[in-house]
Amino acid sequence: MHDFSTLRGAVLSGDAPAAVAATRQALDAGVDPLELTNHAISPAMDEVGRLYEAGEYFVPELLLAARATKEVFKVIRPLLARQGAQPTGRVVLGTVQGDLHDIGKNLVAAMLEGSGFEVIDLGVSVSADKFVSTIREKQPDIVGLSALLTTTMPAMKATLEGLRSAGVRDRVKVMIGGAPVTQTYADAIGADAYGENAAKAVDVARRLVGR
Ligand code: B1M
Repeated sequence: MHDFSTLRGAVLSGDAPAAVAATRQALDAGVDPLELTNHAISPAMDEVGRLYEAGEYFVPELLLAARATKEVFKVIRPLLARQGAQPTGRVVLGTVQGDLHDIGKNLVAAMLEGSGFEVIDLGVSVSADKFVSTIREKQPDIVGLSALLTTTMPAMKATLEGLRSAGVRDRVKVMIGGAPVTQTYADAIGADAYGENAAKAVDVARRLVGR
């Protein structure tokens, strides 16, 4: 098997140019992009998550590792698509209406992608209607809602109500997260799950799709 230690090390240290260079080298050597994802990127992001949970990595390290992963995925995504590789699951993600914070959401998106999920990122200040139309069009397994303001947390509840009244709530699992959000709030509004941070969000998403 190809030696992925350089690529794993580059992701772990958040060195995007080195990660892309190691990716291109592996692909040039004939490595399958799916093998590269499974044996280098996913384990490296698992390790990043573990280090974050252990308090050895902080948000800057997470962001750098996530950015390195994102750059690697720009290279391999078209190749994976051409192979018809099945993603772990499909997630539609967005920051709820009225809220413009996206750093945490972007981190969650990158960590999910690094773990093999297909992520459709709707950006910031996303209306319930936009979530509904995207669910109908893209048929995701999971809808992820992010909020950073106490004043926009009610938009999470409103989004869930929008999904219910449009008749699409039962088609998806809903995960919520963001600094002011709690498991208690998730339970109160009827979300399926709460992700405390980007690493936990990946674990939760895997559980939601039964992987
Ligand atoms: Co804003 N802001 N901000 N801000 N801002 C906060 C959130 C605030 C706590 C600062 C403060 O007062 N101490 C405060 C909220 C207070 C409250 O509601 N209780 C606040 C405020 C008040 C505001 C404005 C109202 C300020 C104003 O204009 N008067 C305004 C609102 C604009 C709007 O949204 N409508 C505003 C604006 C901004 C900027 C645009 C300047 C900028 C955002 C830039 C951007 O995101 N592109 C900004 C920033 C950067 C912050 C702080 C400093 C940092 C947030 C951040 O990115 N953290 C923040 C203070 C702070 O947190 N120290 C603050 C890093 C990020 C990695 O963490 O987002 O928590 P976080 O994401 C984590 C987890 O929460 C979780 O995983 C991530 C990674 O571990 N997570 C999920 C997040 N989403 C998830 C989804 C999941 C699962 C997990 O599943 C789907």
